[in-house]
Amino acid sequence: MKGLFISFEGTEGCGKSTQVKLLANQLTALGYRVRTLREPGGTPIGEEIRHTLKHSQHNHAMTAEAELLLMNASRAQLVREIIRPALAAGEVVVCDRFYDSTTAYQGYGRELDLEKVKAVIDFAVGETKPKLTLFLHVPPEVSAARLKSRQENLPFVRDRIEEADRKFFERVAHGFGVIAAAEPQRVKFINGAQPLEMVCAKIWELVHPLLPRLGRW
Ligand code: T5A
Repeated sequence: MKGLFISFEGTEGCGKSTQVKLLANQLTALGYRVRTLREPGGTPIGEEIRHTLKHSQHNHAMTAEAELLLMNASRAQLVREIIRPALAAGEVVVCDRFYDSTTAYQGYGRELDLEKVKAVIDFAVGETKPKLTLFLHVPPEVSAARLKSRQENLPFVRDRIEEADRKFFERVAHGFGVIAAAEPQRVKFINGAQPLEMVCAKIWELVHPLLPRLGRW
């Protein structure tokens, strides 16, 4: 693979989407070809699955097992339809969440068997794994405050996953901590509660050394 695959991870409101855009702008300005994606979603099929997972009127009864498989159905499509071709063409792929979210949310959060979760992820992604994962960590009170402020400023859209209780999100946060500690080479811990510019500078410090190998287009 000629390209570079970077994923962003963290709990709700940690600032991933904001930083994905900032990083993509920086890379594009330097002449890199950049593909920004989000999970679940990122393809027409994936976006339909995303709607079912998050916003559909009929999703109240969704089981944890169905949630795990739908997340990975979306991912299997994204990997084959977009990510592999983009990497083969030498693009920088920047994905807002990838399989660590499944480990954290469905594994730790929903308390599904971690070995089974890993087997499903492996089937969905094969060898396609991020070179660098930027884990933006924010304390729960920062996450809650950012989500509240967004809810006050945007029209309300029901989100099934955000309806989970506090304990669920504590388990998810713990899960991300375990993932980051287990793979320090790939997963880099960043304090997402810092001002935007400081988070952005730290991300650039980590991304920049991986870029020269790609060359320019
Ligand atoms: N999910 C996903 C699973 O359960 N399993 C999986 O396998 C996968 C892939 C996705 C949901 O799906 C779950 C996890 C999620 O529940 P989503 O709508 O894509 O849902 O939501 P999230 O990924 O959680 O993203 P959010 O939009 O909630 O948060 P972000 O992207 O982390 O945060 P962002 O950038 O939108 O910022 C939130 C607010 O904070 C401000 C921003 O301006 C914005 O208002 N902000 C800052 N303010 C101050 N200082 C900073 N440094 C700031 N950075 C951002």
